[in-house]
Amino acid sequence: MHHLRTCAAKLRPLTASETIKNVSQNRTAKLRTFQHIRCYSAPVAAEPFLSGTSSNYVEEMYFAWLENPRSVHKSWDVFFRNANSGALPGTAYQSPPPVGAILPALSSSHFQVETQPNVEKLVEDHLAVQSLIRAYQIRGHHVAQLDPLGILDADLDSSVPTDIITSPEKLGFYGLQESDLDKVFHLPTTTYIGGNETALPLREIVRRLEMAYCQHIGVEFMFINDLEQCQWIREKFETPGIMQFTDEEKRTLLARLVRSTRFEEFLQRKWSSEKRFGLEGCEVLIPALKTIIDRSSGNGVDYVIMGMPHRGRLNVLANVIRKELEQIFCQFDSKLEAADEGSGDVKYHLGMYHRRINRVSDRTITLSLVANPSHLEAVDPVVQGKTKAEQFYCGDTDGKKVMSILLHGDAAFAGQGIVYETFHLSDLPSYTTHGTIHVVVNNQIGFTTDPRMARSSPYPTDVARVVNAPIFHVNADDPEAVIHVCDVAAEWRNTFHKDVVVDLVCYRRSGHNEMDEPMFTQPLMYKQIRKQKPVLQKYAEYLIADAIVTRQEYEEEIAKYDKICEEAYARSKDEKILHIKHWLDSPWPGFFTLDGQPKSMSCPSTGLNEEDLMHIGGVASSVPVDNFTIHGGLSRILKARAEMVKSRTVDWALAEYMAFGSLLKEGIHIRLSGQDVERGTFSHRHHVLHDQNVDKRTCIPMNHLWPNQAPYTVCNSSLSEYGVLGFELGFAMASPNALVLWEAQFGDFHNTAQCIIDQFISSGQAKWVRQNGIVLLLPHGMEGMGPEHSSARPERFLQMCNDDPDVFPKRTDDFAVRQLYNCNWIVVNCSSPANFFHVLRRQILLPFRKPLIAFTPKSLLRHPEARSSFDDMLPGTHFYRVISDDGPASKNPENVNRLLLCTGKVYYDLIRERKTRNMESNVAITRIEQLSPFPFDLIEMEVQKYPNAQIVWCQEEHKNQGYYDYIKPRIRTTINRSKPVWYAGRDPTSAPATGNKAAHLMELKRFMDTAFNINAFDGLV
Ligand SMILES: Cc1ncc(C[n+]2csc(CCOP(=O)(O)OP(=O)(O)O)c2C)c(N)n1
Ligand SMILES: [Mg+2]
Repeated sequence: MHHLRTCAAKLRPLTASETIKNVSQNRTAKLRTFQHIRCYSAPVAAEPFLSGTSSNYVEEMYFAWLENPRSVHKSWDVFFRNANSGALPGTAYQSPPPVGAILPALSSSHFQVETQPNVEKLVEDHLAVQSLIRAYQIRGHHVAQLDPLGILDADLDSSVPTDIITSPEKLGFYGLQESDLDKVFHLPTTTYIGGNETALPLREIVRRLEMAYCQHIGVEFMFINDLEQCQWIREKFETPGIMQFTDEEKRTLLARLVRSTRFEEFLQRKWSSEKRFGLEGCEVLIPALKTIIDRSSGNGVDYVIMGMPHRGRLNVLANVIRKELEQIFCQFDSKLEAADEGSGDVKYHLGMYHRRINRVSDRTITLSLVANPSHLEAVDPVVQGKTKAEQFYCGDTDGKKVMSILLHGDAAFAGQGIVYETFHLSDLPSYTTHGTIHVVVNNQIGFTTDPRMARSSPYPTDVARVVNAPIFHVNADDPEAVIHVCDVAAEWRNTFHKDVVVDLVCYRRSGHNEMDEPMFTQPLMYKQIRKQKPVLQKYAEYLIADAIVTRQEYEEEIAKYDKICEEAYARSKDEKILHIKHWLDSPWPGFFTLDGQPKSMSCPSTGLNEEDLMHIGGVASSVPVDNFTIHGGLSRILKARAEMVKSRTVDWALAEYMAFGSLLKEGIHIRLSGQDVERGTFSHRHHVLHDQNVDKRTCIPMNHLWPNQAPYTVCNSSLSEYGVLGFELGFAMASPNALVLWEAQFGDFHNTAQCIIDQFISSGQAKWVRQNGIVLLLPHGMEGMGPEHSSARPERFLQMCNDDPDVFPKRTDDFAVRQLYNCNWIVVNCSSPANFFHVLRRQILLPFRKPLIAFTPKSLLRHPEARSSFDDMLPGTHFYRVISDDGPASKNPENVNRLLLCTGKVYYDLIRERKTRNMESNVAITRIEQLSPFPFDLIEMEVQKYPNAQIVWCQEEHKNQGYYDYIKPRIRTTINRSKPVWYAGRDPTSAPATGNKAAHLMELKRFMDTAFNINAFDGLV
């Protein structure tokens, strides 16, 4: 623990005017007032030749000389040296030597140009004072009094920087001494502590620096590389008297603290044994957020999207978003019945959306709190993505109307890597939200863990330094300091459109939750906390003492809010049903019926007319702008595309083009994001063309398709799966009328985004009734590339599907669509470009939204057989959930003794092998294109069609991976367990694939042998 080391007490406050009587120049002028120098040097101003008009010039000259005596004319050099060495008025000036005089004459003794010790000292002392000022700007925050408890160091370091003046002796570090304290020094342009004064006594300089940097606010900003931004911050914290509030503002602050504090107390009184992750110890969060919102609203923001963890969430819902209190209170009633489908979520995870008038700015503002899982910080990129989308859809290209606020806990902010990944999106053109305000509830503990055991960085906020975000640490028991900091943060965002962090250094009055005993692990801290007067009480006493409110007014304010709570509590008793849909964070107006149902339970044909196919194909194989030189290799690719179009066929890339291009025509915005998606990892896509002669000149033909088309966004992302997938999920949340796709570089890399997949994509709708149509493109396939880059882990996605393996769904006319409606996500592995085209279009043409997990090919991208005809994409065509065999086997089905079921690219290995083995009439091969929801109805028909066939599931993946565990019970259910379902494929193993090419080929051969050996399963049961 460190006690305040300030020497302010010893350094009696002294204003400059006490020592400098004639200081009146306005500091805004860059020029310094030369007269000040008189006070501690020769009386140069008394020189007879100096007039009022020449003094500015002289002043300039003097400062230039101070920095470098050689930079001024020799005559001025001599003059200043003489003046500073105490020459009498009128004697400092020496006329310059005649032009052409030989230089050595200049150094003759009568010019007194030899080194003058006192001049050097003056220069040194000025430099020392500059360094001292800079030291406070850089390191002042290390000694700021940030911990309300007064027992911890917010930076985990009790030492005091050597260059911060905590006692007069420390002046020695700068070569200064106590006697220099009353000397007046000119202030550099890099400080604002002078206010209107341009020079101050050292004593006052130190005092003002302490006021600015070492009180209840610790400003960390000197790592910012931009001088203008640094100056801006200095001005906001150094200017004397900058932190002033009107009585009205103080009363508003008190009223907000009353609400924040009494809300928690009310919950505690009514539900003392319920977890609520209360805000006690950081009640100031509510006025802090409201200040940010008020100020931003005043600056033109009309939509704020927030993400936050558990701590204080109910309070934020009640007092910031203004969710009706009865809706919150009724959540504590265990008998409340759920009215929506899905499993729901606990009250401190639910989202919210609310539009109202901001009373301070008198403007309408929409506030949305994004629902989140327990996984701390996982919501960060989701909030950013949603914010980006909202900005995009309202044409807010600079983030002036829509902004995000992210709240964090101290342990999570420091510990979770997603924080860093999200920060790295903040300045990327296709991902920036033009500045996020981060607020850290830094209660100096994470569950039971002391910060010293939880982070290696001095502050929990250090991660923000990577993006040059200023960080304002503030003692949360000083509400006015908090409000000032929040005001500055909002202004910063409005001015620079960059991220900023407010670190509310506070404490946690209870345990991790209200049921937890904190004394087990933090006994001394909690002894102090028990003694700690609540901030409301402290602030109220301060305002009462200052006669800004009366005790009676204060008590009335409390009684007024308590009454509001009591009345809402009474009303909450009438709530019998919980509608999770009342807690939606992103309504989609007009997309559903008024009861939130899809407008139909059917999907139109996903086909497209021939002209459109031709037109899109034409653009896809051309360069739609003039004088644009593309790479020769690309010319060949485009030529090949043109040939394909001519022959009415598509490969994978062209099928994707057709799907995107057609949806753009229909006004559907498309956003494809991921690592290297613009070209495509496998160099097949080429959605962005690069001029080979002009740097950074690009062309996106997809945006040249139609007049009035929707925009196409294709963006290479940062190398982050967790961050970028979260972002795209958030983007897809904002509107149902967009196709948002995230492509993994290789499918297996999705597992670094597992949290987004598990917590949001697979289960989001069940928890928060929010549908989402995001598409995951996961390159997948065993191609001898080793254990990495091979498997997108289909088994993981299939294991999380919610369709029951043991129940054949009810047969209805709308079976296929209803199945989609009931599922948590759709999993496909298409084997043909046309089917991929259809499934992408179906995403949008369905009357509801579900995430789509698509395993996509690598080698098939160029496989000559993996082509589709336009005929398979014309009006009336649609996505095939199952593709039946249409070869010789299907003509005489009773002769078929083996039905191979498979999915994806292995189909092409199987048909080749069947042909080689000449088994085309007795082995049928059926492709399951939609794995989930499982096409029970179609598989039933397939199996019935081949009554004499053994059923064999074929996959190239290892047996404990891939699809087998998912497929087998479902086929068994389909056929009423009348036959075995055999397996042909690789043996179980731990790694997804071998790293040895020969072993890979050997495994493939064995797999094929099993698949086509009609006796392979003889004798097995
Ligand atoms: C990713 C993740 N890991 C672990 C947890 C369990 N957990 C819940 S709260 C908490 C402590 C969080 O501390 P901090 O971020 O400082 O927030 P505080 O509770 O102090 O407000 C932990 C470890 C979690 N929710 N999420
Ligand atoms: Mg904490």
